[in-house]
Amino acid sequence: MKWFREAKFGLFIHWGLYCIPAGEWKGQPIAGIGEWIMNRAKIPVTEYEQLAKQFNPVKFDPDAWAQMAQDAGMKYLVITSKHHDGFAMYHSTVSKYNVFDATPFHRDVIKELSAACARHGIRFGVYYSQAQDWHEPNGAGNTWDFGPDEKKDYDQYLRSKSEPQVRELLTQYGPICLIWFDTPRMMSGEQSGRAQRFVDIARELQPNTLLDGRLGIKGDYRSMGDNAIPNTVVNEDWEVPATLNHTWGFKKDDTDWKTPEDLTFKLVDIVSKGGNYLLNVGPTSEGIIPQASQDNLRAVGRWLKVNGEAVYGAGPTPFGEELGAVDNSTHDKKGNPGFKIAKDWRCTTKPGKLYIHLFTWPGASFELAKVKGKVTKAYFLADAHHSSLKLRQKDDKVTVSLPAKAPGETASVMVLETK
Ligand code: H79
Repeated sequence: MKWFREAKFGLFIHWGLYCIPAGEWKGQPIAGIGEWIMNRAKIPVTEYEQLAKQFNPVKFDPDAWAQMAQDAGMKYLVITSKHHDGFAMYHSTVSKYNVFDATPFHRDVIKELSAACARHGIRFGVYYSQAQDWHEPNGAGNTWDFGPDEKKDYDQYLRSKSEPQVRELLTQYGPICLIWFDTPRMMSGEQSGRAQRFVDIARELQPNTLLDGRLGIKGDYRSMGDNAIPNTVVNEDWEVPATLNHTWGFKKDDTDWKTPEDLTFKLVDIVSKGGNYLLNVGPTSEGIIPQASQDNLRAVGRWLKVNGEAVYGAGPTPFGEELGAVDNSTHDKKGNPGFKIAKDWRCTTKPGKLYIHLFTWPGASFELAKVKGKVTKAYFLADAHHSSLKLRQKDDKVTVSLPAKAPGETASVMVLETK
């Protein structure tokens, strides 16, 4: 877990045949997330698998992708080796329905990208849809071709495709930092023996590979829901997978991009609550990561170049009131009271240091209550000289005098050294 706790920020990549229709089937826009198009449009296997013959992303440049992750300040990368559509993005001997055997591209994406990541010092992990496989008669999820899941020989699918493909991924691509399982249908609770088989395979082949929280039984860390950032500190290892727009797999009409400022806030917000941020891109059928995704991620990377000390390996806030408050006048979908998130500042920590990330410039001074110990020095990370700011402390209350203008463009980080 050591590297995971240090890393904090990773790149998720959803790439598969769904990037070709890109959200449109037979001239009709299909609502929802792009990689679900086969399910949402109830496309028969015999039609969907024809997409493989068109898959030829000649602009795919694995080193450029790894370089972009590095520019963004990301420390690990997780790519879909097989999503729910069942199509493997690597040269599998278990099923010919894969990018090497079934496409004119005839290249092993997982092999090339894992090698590029190794060259760039980025840890490499794979997403693998262990339960849903819409291509297989006995896989979960495809009811439009194969009928209800309850009538399937699910273990036949697990034993003949899912488990052996996970074995391939763990033996042919060097160190796999983690496996990102998803949607554990029919493999949790009383059926968790099935999930346990994947644990056994992983521990046998690569005992250092982390397992996410969506296998069906407890993994090595907790996975939050898609785009679901918790409201408060969560005192265990956790990660939130998230999108830059709305879809995961490329969709041509989804251009509703989160801004660099919002992404930076979310990263800091997550770290201040103890988690990791796994942020997704959906490359096109040419093999290009959309320019807006690249631009916005690189902007976060520029902020991290200055302020990364307050993110990598940093722990959660010792305060909590800055995160917001329960709001009984609103309710969520489940009827629970809402939460009004506050966004003025966040705090991350390292031994002897409090990092105060100022998203709203507080004016002439910043006041902090409930500080443990004595603050001995205050300065901004954006100030290369680390010039001391004027500082007063009365009991647990600290007041720092601030310059008229923030030293950074987004979220200036103030360090409070404490004893
Ligand atoms: O890989 C990404 C998603 O495809 C996957 N998890 C992230 C990381 C995921 N699998 N299932 N879900 C997310 C939940 C799916 C919900 C929905 Fe739908 C899919 C809502 C709209 C499309 C299924 C089909 C439920 C309603 C219609």
